[in-house]
Amino acid sequence: MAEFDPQTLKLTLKIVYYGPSLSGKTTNLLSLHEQLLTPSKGQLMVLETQNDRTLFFDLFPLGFRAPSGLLIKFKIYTVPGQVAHDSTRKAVLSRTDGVVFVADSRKTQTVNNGESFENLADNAARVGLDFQHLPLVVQFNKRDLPDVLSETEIHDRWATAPWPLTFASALQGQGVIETFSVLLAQLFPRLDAEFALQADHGLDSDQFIAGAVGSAA
Ligand SMILES: Nc1nc2c(ncn2[C@@H]2O[C@H](COP(=O)(O)OP(=O)(O)OP(=O)(O)O)[C@@H](O)[C@H]2O)c(=O)[nH]1
Ligand SMILES: [Mg+2]
Repeated sequence: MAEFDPQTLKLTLKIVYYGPSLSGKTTNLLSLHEQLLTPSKGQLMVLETQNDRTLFFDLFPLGFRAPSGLLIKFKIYTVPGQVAHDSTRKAVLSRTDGVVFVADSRKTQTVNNGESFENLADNAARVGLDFQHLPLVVQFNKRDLPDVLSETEIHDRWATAPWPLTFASALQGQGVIETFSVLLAQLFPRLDAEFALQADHGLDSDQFIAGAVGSAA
C-alpha cells in the first residue's frame, strides 16, 4: 500500500513483477533499469540467482519529484517464479500497489501461465489485497520466439478479462517501458483519489508517467 510521509513529503509505491519461472521478470527489470531516463534511478539489486533463476527477489528503486516538491518513490520488485518459492512470492506481493504479470507467449507455456496467474490471485487474497481492484497489466513476453500464440489468439482468450494486455520482447528491450507505463496509467486514478496528485501536486496521469520514465510529458 502506498505510504505517504507528510514530514518529508514522500510517497512510496511498490510494484511487483509476477509470473511463472523463466517468463522474463528479471529481464524486464534489467531492461527497465537500462532504458529509463529518470534522473534519480537507483541501483538495481539482482539477488542470489541459481541458473538464471531468482531465489529471493530483485529490486530496482526509482524516484522523481512532482512540481509541488513531493518525492514519488517506486520500489520495483520481481518474485521468484519457481513453484517452490511460494512463501517468498507471498512476502514480496504483500502491500503492493500494482502488478505486472509477465507471461511467456510460447504455446507450450499456456498451462504454466494459467497456474501462475491463479497463484497470483490466491496469494493476493492471502495477503489481503483486493485482486479485483488491483492495478494490473498482463504482458505477453518473448514475442521474438517461434511457436508463440498470435496476438489475436491472446486477445480472444483474454477478451473477458478486465486487464490491459501488452506484448514484449524484454531481452531486446521491446515493450518494456510500454508495459511499465500502462501499469502506471492503471495506478494513477487510485493515487490521485487518495493523494490528490493533480490538485495538490500538479501531476496529471501523463505527467506522472513522464516523471517516472524520465521523458517529457
Ligand atoms: N528469446 C527471449 N528470451 C527471453 C526474453 N525475456 C527473457 N528471456 C530469457 O528467458 C530466461 C529467463 O529470464 P528471466 O528474466 O531470468 O526469467 P524470470 O521470470 O526472472 O525467472 P525466475 O526468476 O525463475 O522466476 C533468460 O535466459 C532470458 O534471457 C525474450 O523476450 N525473448
Ligand atoms: Mg527472476
